[in-house]
Amino acid sequence: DTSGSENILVNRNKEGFLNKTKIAEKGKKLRKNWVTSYTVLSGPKLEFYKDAKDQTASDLRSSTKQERIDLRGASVEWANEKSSRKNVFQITTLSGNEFLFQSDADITVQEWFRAIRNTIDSLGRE
Ligand code: I3S
Repeated sequence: DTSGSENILVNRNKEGFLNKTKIAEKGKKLRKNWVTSYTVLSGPKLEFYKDAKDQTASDLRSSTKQERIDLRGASVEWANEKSSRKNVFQITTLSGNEFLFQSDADITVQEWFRAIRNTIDSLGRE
């Protein structure tokens, strides 16, 4: 049974560039505004930076400017019907905020989806 070791791998913190747009705030629809962000999966949350070196700086203002996403109680699902772009998935937070994520790199998006889904699942079991 290798599921244990797989969980360790996919639950490891992940980081890299993803395209993101917020599409709803507390259930209220918003106009799309796609941005490319250096995305970091860190414990129960997703954080966003302009680039990789941004997050190592002691100055975290650029991160806090971009809303963090709390994955506790959130859901993740594929949402290709919500965009003309390929490889789109949606995260819906407990508070009813909705975000789309996307990358043209198929593997990248698969890995992010798995990592986020596994994080959400493991948070649910705590
Ligand atoms: O779901 P929509 O409204 O077709 O999303 C597109 C628009 O947000 C568009 O901006 P305008 O609202 O200024 O027309 C964006 O430029 C597009 O990127 C959005 O569609 P995609 O298919 O890229 O998610």
